[in-house]
Amino acid sequence: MSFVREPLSKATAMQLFKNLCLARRSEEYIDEHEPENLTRTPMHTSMSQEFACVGVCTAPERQAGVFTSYRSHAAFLAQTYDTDQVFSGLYGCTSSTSSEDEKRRDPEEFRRMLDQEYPRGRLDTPEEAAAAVAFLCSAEASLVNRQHHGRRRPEPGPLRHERRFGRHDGQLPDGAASVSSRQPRSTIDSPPGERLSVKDEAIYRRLFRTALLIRLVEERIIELYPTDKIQSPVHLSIGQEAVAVGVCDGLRPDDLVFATYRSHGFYIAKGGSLDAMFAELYGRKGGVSGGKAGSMHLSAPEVGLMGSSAVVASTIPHAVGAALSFKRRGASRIAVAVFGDGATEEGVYHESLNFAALMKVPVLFVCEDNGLAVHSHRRVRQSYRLADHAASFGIAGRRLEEGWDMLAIRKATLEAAAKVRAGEPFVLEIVTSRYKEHVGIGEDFHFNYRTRDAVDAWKRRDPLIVDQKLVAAVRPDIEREIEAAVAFAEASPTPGHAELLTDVI
Ligand SMILES: Cc1ncc(C[n+]2csc(CCOP(=O)(O)OP(=O)(O)O)c2C)c(N)n1
Ligand SMILES: [Mg+2]
Repeated sequence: MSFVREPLSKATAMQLFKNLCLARRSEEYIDEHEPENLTRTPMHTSMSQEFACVGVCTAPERQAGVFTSYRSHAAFLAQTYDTDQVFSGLYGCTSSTSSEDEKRRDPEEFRRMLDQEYPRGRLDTPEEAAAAVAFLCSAEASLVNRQHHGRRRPEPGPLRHERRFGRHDGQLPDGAASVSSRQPRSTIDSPPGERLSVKDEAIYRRLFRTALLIRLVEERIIELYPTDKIQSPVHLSIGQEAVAVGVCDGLRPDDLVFATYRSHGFYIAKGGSLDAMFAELYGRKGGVSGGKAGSMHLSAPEVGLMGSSAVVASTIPHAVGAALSFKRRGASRIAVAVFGDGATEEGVYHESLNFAALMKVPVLFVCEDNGLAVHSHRRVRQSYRLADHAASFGIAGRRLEEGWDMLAIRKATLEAAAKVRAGEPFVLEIVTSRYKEHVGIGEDFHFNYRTRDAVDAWKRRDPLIVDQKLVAAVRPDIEREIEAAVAFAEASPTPGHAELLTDVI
């Protein structure tokens, strides 16, 4: 990596020295006086790392606003050159102090000391600048060699001051643009068109039945919704069933799944009770959470569906935490974080990847990539590709385009889960299609954020639409199951006043 550097003007170089001296000497002063207990705030010094912010703040566009972290002395001084403000703030006093004790905290004392060593206006010649550099070098040496009040000093930066500033030749140091040496372990591309054998008819029928159950459950919800018996908003996953079914079938029964508000499919595919699900949607006592959680917060811990949440991305770190627990206990179980493509824009997704990669916890990240977040398409939201992004954390990833293909998803999950069980987190992105609107039972093509053609193209590959012979064979049995669950919900009592405050936080 290389970049072209403008030669530094003499004036800019001088200003850099000045600001650097100011920042370094200020903090040394604070440090030397620490035993006097003058400072009233926690102190985050930046000794030996002043260069970056001093360099930025001394840039010609100095009038630009600067937002800094709590480690802000150097940036503040470089921007303002106002030691009074810094010391008044740190010492909790104003410059018009009166008592003897407060006089000792007077920033003037520092200014006098600084002016003595580096009188302002005397850094304007190369000789004075060289003297400043010498001072900085010795200051750094003192940081390395000297034990200040018995405390550990910050490590010096890899480059010494003279290599950065000392030659007066306007050259910046080499190596400033070094890049992380961390390389991804591997990134696997989707196998082109690979399928499990269609001879494995039994597996296909099992997956198909569960997928059709999910589809028909949600179609029943659409019928019931106008009656207002369902007390909760519903995020339907019609079109996405293959993801839930393929993933859950590729897991072991005691693996845990953490899901989202669009999780009827995962709840059912993991084996949650249909009766308790409908009762939950109805807000009845027989529901999975006594009718208080609704569609967006389904859970069935008895079968490993640990929870789902309306707060986008919030269950991802829960999965990572569960995986850490498995690792610590030496269990061979894995945790699965299921989330949408929009959830990857949340900071917690990135934190979770980082933690999982560092700790090597057995977590499988499954992205249900319908390309949509409410009414916006991914192309206007994301500048990254998920598997590549995961690779930057050292996590292997795979993007599976055939999100209608339950067998392909199952196989991909089995392969990914094997790696995860061996202690490598994995990101599995499965492309899919949401047929209905974001929330509710209708369609939303009138918002023009996606096209009906794209959804129709997906439907032409959807086995639950294409394979009508198999639909006809299993549908009656599934419908009986659903009607029994609806009847259970209707018969279940509503929670009374006595339960108003139970099972809630
Ligand atoms: C933390 C948070 N931010 C914003 C929202 C509002 N919100 C609800 S769903 C959603 C889109 C999420 O898209 P995605 O993760 O792709 O899931 P999908 O709905 O496509 O399944 C947003 C932004 C929220 N519920 N929580
Ligand atoms: Mg989405």
